[in-house]
Amino acid sequence: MRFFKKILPLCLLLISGFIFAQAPPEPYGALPSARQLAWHQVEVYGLVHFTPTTFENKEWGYGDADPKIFNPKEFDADKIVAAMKAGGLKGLVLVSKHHDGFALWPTKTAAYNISQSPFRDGKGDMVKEFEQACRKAGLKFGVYCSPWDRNNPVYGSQEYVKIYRQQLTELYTNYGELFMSWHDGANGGDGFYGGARTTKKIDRNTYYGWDTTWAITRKLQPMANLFSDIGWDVRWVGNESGFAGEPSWATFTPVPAAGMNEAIPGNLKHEFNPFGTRGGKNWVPAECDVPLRPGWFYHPEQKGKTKTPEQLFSLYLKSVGRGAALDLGIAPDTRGLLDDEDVKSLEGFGKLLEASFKNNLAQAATLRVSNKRSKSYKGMFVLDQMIDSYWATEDTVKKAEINLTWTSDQTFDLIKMREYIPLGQRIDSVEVDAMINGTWTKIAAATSIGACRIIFLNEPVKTSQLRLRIAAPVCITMSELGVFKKANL
Ligand code: FUL
Repeated sequence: MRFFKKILPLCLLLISGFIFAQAPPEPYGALPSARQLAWHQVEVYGLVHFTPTTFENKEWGYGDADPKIFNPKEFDADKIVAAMKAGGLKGLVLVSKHHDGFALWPTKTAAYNISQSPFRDGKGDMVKEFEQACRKAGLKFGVYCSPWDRNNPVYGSQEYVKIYRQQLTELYTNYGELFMSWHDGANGGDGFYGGARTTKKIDRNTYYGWDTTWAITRKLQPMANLFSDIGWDVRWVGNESGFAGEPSWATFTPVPAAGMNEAIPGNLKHEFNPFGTRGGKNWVPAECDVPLRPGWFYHPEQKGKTKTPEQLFSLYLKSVGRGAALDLGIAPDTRGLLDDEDVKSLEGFGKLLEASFKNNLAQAATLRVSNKRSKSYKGMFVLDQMIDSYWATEDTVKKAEINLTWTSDQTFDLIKMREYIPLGQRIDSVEVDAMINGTWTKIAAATSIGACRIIFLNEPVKTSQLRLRIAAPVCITMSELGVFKKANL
């Protein structure tokens, strides 16, 4: 009896200690949803603009273009998607209707659509062709349907809001699972409006009734991330130049605009914050959109101005490398194909990415961590290339180190880290030291890590020892660590 009295509590203590050590850390702060976690893995995708506006050589169609001009004789969605895939893009958002109001699918909601054009003898559905090309090539597919419609005669009335919701319903019903529903912020102004050629002003906060409209998205496409400049799943970074702030927190505290429902998470004011909010109320990561050519639509006079692979790589570091996504504008020409220089640049970018991130030097190092929660959360998990396994410290350990030691000197200039974000954005800061001439020398520092952080050193560093000093307000998680040398192709 006495034996049990003494031993039992000890056993219970040991067992509970074991269970406790195996338990994952408590989540911290705002957390990503399942749809946002899936979106974080896409990282680089494209935004395709191709409507009668291409044939008019404009950026914003007025809404009066004759549908007969939309006649891309060599259109080939497979070729466009193949070029995007070669560029490392993992998704495509199709502008299914831009501000000119022309629908690329045979919508039942408005006459101004692809069935009025000579494309495929009026029997075409370009949304379907892009969707199928994406499914075949393994790219995710999403849609952009402009709320502003410069063709529709009833734009500005409640009748139009119903039409817009029906258009979304068609897009959400007939094209499989969508990873994004993209809603641009340009709204109201002058347009054709069925021949009225007038200016219509709407209150962009209240007119579209976004709470009701996006409830349709949630119901019909639960995995579609809502992008808009008023937030929800993914927020606009605040520029169309393709870079996020430094730091760039995925958490954000929205400031609801007048007339918007404060109870809805993510209802943001039209106020742009490229930095996010440390410890913010919601998980609303940023998307950085930027066209590959100067314009969103193709313009022959912009020949020679396509961004180079090096420029794209630099934008990648400032978007994906800051925990955001890179959304690259892709503009087919009037043939319905990409210009050769766009194809070449995408291919070069894809190769540069591949070559730069192919050889993770950390994998050849001996890795030591200053603390681990248990065997289930050991340091080696940052090197296994599995996003679901991660290193974690004990609950009370909020400062920790990772040491990499090589048997010979290594040269690198890229350091890549990922937190285990299903448990929140935990890390406050990382300081990076290299052993140089026998002394630990600080070579870089960063604050926000989140889904991905890539530090690009001004100069390559040569060393056989690297140390990361990490600090957080709670215990630390990390699911990936990479050390690379940028390729020069
Ligand atoms: C903006 C639009 O006004 C541009 O035409 C383009 O579609 C860009 C991606 O979004 O809001």
